Amino acid sequence: MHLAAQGHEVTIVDNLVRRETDIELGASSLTPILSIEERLAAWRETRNTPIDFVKLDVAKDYDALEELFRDIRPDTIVHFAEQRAAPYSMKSPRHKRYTVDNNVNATNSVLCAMVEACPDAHLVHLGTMGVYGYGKTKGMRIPEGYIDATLRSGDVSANVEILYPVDPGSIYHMTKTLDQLLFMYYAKNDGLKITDLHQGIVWGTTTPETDLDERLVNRFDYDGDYGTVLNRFLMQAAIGHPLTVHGTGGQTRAFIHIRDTVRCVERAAASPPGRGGRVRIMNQMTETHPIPDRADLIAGMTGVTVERMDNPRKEAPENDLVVVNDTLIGLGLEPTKLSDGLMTEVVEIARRYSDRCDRSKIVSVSRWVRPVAAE
Ligand code: USQ
Repeated sequence: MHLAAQGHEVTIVDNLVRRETDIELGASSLTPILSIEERLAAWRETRNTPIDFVKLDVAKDYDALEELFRDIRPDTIVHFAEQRAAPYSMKSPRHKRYTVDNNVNATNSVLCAMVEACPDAHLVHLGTMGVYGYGKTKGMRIPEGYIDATLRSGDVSANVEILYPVDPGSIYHMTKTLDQLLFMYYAKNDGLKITDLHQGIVWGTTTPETDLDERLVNRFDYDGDYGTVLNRFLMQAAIGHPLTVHGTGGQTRAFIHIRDTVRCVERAAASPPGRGGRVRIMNQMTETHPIPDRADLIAGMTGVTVERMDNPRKEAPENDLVVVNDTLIGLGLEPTKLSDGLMTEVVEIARRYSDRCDRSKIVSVSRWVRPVAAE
C-alpha cells in the first residue's frame, strides 16, 4: 500500500498461507483481517489506484512465477515470501522442514526466474538482523553485512572482505543466512541487482495507509509464535496480563517502527545497486534496547507486573548490540524512535480489539530444545 501510494504500479504475489496458519494455531490477529478481495476493494475505493493480486506459491509454482515476471516485467521485486516466525520454525520437525523448504525454495525460485525473465530488475529482500546472532561482540559495532578479515592458513595470511560470520539463533533465522549465500551467488554469476535488508524487530501497527480505512488494518500478532516482543508487551499491558520476559532477561535487540519499515523498503527500491556489483546489505533498524528495560518501562506506564519466565529459547541470557545503520540514514530515513506517545497508541489499539484476544495463546510454548525424558 505504501508503494502504491507513492505512485508505483504494484502486483501482490501471495499464496495466503498465513491465513491457514491462523487456523492451524487457533490464534488469529488481534485486529480483524478481511479477505484479500475486500482489502483490495477497500484500497481501490480509498485511493482510486488499483493494486493487482496473483495467488501463487512462490516456493512451488516456478513456471507460473517465471511467466508472471515475463508478463509484468517488474522494475523491482520486493521479496517477503518467507515463513517469518522463529518460534513457529522450532515447533516440530514438520515446522523446521517446512520453514527451510519454503524459505530457501522461495528465494531460489525468485532469483532463478529473475535470471530468465527480468535480469535487470532489482530484488529487495527482507532479511533479518538475526543473521549476525546475539553473541558477545566485545564492544564492536555490527557493520552492514560485510567485514574486513585476515585469513591465515599456515604461514600465509590474506586480507579479504567477507560476509559477516553468521550465527543464527533459530531455524527461521538460519534460512535467512542461507538466503545470503544464494544472493551472493546470483549476484556474482548472473549480475543480479540485489538489496538485502537486515531488519530488526518490528513494532507498532499502523502506517499512514492503514489509517485510511479500518478495512486496511494491519495484522497484530500477539500469540506466542507470531507476536514480536514489544507489540506483545504492549498488548499484554492493554489487557492486564503480566509481561512475559524470557529468562533472567538481558537480551538486547534491534527495533524498528513499522512506518519506518515501509519507508526503508521504498528508499531501497528507489536506489538500486549497479548490475554486476556485490549484494547491497543495509541494517534496517533504528535503535537497540535491552528487552527487560522495555518491559519495566511499559510496566511503569501501565501498572502491569513483569513476570520472568523460563526461557523457551536457546539464547544467550545477555548480549551487547551496537549496530551500524548508515546506509538508510544516508538515504534520508528520519527514524521514528520509541516514545511514550507511540507506545500508548499501540496499547489503545490493542484495547480496542481486546475482546478478540485468546489469553491461552499468549505464553510462548514453542521450545528450542526438547526436554530430556527422565530415566
Ligand atoms: N521475548 C521475551 N518475551 C516474549 C517474547 C520474546 O522475552 O514474550 C524475547 C525473546 O526470547 C528474544 C527477543 O525477545 O530474546 C525477541 O523475540 P521476538 O519474538 O520479538 O523476535 P525474533 O524471534 O528474533 O523474530 C522477530 C521476527 C522476525 C525478525 C526478527 C528480527 O519474528 O521475523 O527477523 O524479529 S531480529 O530479532 O532482529 O532477528
